Amino acid sequence: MHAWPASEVPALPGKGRDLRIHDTATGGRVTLAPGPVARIYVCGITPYDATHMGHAATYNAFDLVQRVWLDTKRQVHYVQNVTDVDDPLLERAIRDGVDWVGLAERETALFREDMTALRMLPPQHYIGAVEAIPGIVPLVERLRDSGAAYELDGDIYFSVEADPHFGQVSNYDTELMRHLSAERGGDPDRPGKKNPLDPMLWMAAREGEPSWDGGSLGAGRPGWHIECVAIALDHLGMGFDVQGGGTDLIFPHHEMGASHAQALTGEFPMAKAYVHAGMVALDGEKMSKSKGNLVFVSALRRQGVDPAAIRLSLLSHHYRANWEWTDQVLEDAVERVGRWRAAVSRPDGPSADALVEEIRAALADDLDAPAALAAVDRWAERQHAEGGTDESAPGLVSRAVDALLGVAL
Ligand code: 5CA
Ligand code: ZN
Repeated sequence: MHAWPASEVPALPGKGRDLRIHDTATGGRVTLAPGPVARIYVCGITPYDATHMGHAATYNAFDLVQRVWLDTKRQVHYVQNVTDVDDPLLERAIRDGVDWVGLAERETALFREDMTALRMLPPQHYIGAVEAIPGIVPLVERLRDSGAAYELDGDIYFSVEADPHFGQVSNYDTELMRHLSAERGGDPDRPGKKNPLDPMLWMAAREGEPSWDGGSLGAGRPGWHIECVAIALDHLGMGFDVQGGGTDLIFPHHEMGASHAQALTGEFPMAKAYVHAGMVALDGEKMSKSKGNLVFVSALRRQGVDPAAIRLSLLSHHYRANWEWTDQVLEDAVERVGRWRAAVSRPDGPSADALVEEIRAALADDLDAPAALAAVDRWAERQHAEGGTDESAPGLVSRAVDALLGVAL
């Protein structure tokens, strides 16, 4: 699939800093020291509804990871998927009486527009589940042939016992795993499974549902976790730097994905850091397509809201926080972008060299975007209160805010 156009990332004077980031697997901060090419996989959308502020907040977090890396003069190899066939998508298509392929295409196109408007850097490889099927089938065959997977009435399940490191991404206890498995697409109560937590790798063709040739697996469609693993291993290989998504993907999705990959390769770990963004809520509940309590990026854009203000709304919360979307969040961001624009539109101002270092330090410290915004606020206040004589300062602030925060002033 094609991704979306990249906005240019201005180069900044001085040196970027290595990122220290919270890793879910170890429960502490790790300093990432990628080679000249940093590798990141971020789980993409299931395209059955438009991009809401929760999605946007999560993609914003991983966009910042890349901007920190780019500032250290590394290249970034970024891969993202689109879950363009899965139960929720098929269910929505049936509910609305529309073709599931058309629904997925339409919503993916809208996502691309939203990401472009928000200046999120595009992945180099943007891969749909459907187009990944030819690569998924041999992996499931290999797992089955090595005894890491088994058949149940035509469906193929992964055996969590096949990975000695199973459980080391989430560190959740069995009871919680079982609960979350039932809630998030698993089937712990299906009779005949070796372990109730075992996730499906390949679902045999069902009446009225799309299916593909699965070679020795028979006709069917892939499970959710193996989709991301096949794409990640194909384009990044094992031991990549960051596996990213929201906290609702910690279990089962990222736990199972890591176990699939580790059982396939015998290597550990799949990713050096598992990074998770907090959940955005509306009216006290997690924003979710299934609940329908949503604020869409595209709807705000249609209302004429400046994408820079939408982006600043996201940046005003720490990526690990769970937070509530309100009109006030957006109003504050609109006001802030106005203040910043006025400050950088003057011909000179207070020196901004220290500000660039403050933004760098804030982001390198577990992506502390609110601290970065506070630093820019202080510079803008000084500009409005006393001004300055540095003619390069307004331009430098614009470039730094663009390069490091993705906000075009
Ligand atoms: N296609 C799968 C991943 S392979 C999927 O989870 N799709 S999704 O459309 O449901 O979510 C896309 C991303 O947005 C995931 O990383 C998810 O964790 C994140 N996300 C979903 N809802 C929220 C929310 N309310 N707040 C923050 N992030 C969210
Ligand atoms: Zn995924």
